Amino acid sequence: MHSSRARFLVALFAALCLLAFAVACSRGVDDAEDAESSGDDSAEVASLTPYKPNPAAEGSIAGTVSFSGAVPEKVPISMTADAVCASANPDAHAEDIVVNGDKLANVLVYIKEGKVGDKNFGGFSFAPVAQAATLDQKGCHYVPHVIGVQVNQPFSVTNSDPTAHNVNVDARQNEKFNQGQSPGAAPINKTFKRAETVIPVKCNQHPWMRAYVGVLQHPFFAVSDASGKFEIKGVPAGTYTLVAWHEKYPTGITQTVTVGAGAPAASDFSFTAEQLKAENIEGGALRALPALEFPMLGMHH
Ligand SMILES: [Cu+2]
Repeated sequence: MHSSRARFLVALFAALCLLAFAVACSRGVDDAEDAESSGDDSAEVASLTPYKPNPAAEGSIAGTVSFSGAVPEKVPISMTADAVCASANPDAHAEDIVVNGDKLANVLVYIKEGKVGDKNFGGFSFAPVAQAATLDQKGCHYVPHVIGVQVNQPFSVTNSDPTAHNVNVDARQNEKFNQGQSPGAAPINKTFKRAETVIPVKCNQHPWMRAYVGVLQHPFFAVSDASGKFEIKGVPAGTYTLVAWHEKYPTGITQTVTVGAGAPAASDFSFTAEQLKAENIEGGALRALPALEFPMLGMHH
């Protein structure tokens, strides 16, 4: 009995030694790989130039987002599931396409890439804006419906309603979160660590509630207002690819703009009814096929 236990212990000890050896070996390999890849990373980080704001060498980008074609009828929503919401919105409609005259609201316009002098825009790092970007829940809607936020900028979700909401932030590149927020509850404060255009936000209590959060590496973005206007300030003089994103057309429209020092550059966008109608997108089907998202939608032109 004793000797068989002893043999077992010896065997166990030998096995553990082998295991330890194997772990040490593979760790050695991992270390080598880590060293290599972190070497690459630090080279990349080291090559980023912190951007120093210089108003004398900056301009702005301003424009209007238009809509052409037949304006889709607004889809009515029933909020009877929540008496607070229903009484706040006796005549509620979907907010996915907001057109006033021929102007389109809720379009996120942002710099995708470009050149500042002879340097790549992507070679700069931009300090995060200190002021929080706030997404409020008011009258059982998200306000604003589309919001831009910079990587590492404080992001705050507030509840102004006398009813409970549930903030479901369905991120892919960032940490998801899904959190209830009762009336009068403290703001939910977060930051996003990575650029991600665009993160859908839902409320589990009220299925009609939708917001979209665009997370950018830099502060050069704006959302078109009720009259389709947007303005991006403090842009380093340079030539850029701008993207105009709409929730019904997440491929976006791409345009080049050149910004001169001290001057406003104009960049107008126009979406067609056809583009926004595209069978798209209720948050699910196309997002499940990310590899197909851009080419497929690109063909709808
Ligand atoms: Cu809600």
